[in-house]
Amino acid sequence: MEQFTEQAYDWDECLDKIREKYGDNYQILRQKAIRMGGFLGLFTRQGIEVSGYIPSRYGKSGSGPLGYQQSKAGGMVSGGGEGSYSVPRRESGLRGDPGSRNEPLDFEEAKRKVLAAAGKDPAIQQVLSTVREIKEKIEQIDQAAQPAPEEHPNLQRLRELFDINDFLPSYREKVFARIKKECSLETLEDFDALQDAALVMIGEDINIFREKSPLRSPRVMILVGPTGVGKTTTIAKLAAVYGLPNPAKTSLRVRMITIDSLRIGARNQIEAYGEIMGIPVAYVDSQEELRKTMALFSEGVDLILIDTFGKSPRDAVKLGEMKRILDACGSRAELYLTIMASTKTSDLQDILRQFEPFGYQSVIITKVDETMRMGNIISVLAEKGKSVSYITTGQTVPTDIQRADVVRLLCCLEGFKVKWEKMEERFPVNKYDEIQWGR
Ligand SMILES: Nc1nc2c(ncn2[C@@H]2O[C@H](COP(=O)(O)OP(=O)(O)OP(=O)(O)O)[C@@H](O)[C@H]2O)c(=O)[nH]1
Ligand SMILES: [Mg+2]
Repeated sequence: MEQFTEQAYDWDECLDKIREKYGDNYQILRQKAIRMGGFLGLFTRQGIEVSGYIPSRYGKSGSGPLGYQQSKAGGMVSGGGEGSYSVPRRESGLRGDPGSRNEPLDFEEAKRKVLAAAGKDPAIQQVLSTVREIKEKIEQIDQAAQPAPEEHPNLQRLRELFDINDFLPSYREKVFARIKKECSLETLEDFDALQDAALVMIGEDINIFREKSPLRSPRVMILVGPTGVGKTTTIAKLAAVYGLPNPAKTSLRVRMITIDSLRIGARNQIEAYGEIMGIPVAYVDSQEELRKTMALFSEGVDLILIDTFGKSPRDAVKLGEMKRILDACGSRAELYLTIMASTKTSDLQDILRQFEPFGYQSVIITKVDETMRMGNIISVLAEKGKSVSYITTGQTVPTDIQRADVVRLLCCLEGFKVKWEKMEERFPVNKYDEIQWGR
């Protein structure tokens, strides 16, 4: 006894197929409604699946007394049906195309028809173009996530180092494309040389902030950024670095202003720093007050450091309010966005976007002592073309702050062996820029 299962868009078509294959002596056991055809899971249509058997005494073309003749109207089914399919008449077949009932069920054919129809329908074209975009994105993600199988083992090792350091995949692939284009086979074979080449490429992407010279007095530096990143501590460090007597440099006349006067704790914090250093502190909480204080400090002062209240980048209203207050400083004021070294990528992108309206000149990276994974910050800043001005490396005022320099940032990368001398030769530090604190 031979069993069969056939599928078609409608009952008649299914029976035709069965007859064509097995002759007229078939027994139908069950039928069910199914979804058929389609392309990438879209445009499927309802169809029917019919199962049955051919009694063993009948061949394909045989015909006998027990042959079960199906009605053209399609109501006769032997055995219990699984689905609740109501058998359609040929004239009202599911395909809606009576002329096509004898065509074999062919996926390519169905796909061709759907696509031909899609060509005429703008809505379907739109869906298809979205499907295409999704498919391309999935392919791109797959490519970024998986190293090419033929990749050199040293490149795979280097890729792991990039990943340990949280470099963005898009940034990593940019550097890898450069390596593949610019490095010789000799460099590829020598992991140390390959690592040096990668570090130079990363270093070239780190943009170090340079002040516009000559600076006009008073210079105004404003620190903005999310809560708790270390703005006030950094303001105190900067005040000490530039304002306290220093044998290596002429010290500047520094003033501190805080737009954080509503929080008692914040006020006490900066007041304490001011007292210890003998540097005057002013508190303001409106644009008018800030304007007056700035006017007061405009004579006989070299550097005004402005501390702001930390706000979540999601608090757009408060950020807008702060921007309005800061407008009192005028366009000459330098705005620094303070971010924590360990900020995760998605937060970092949010912060940069939310603080963009402030038009910050540069970024200060704080708490560099707390993480060895700064690849994401380096990648994001490189992609956005933002510079770094200072890094802070601990809680101690005033010693734990340095001018940002490329080699120092490269040394923060985990697992990379940085050859100081070689890298310093490639990325020399401007001695004038160095903070001479403590010498
Ligand atoms: N490990 C480490 N801790 C730091 C550093 N800078 C600041 N901190 C600490 O971070 C905490 C918050 O510092 P604040 O200066 O008060 O931060 P803030 O951005 O002014 O905070 P809000 O005014 O509340 O937004 C304090 O405990 C600081 O001692 C740093 O470079 N490394
Ligand atoms: Mg603060």
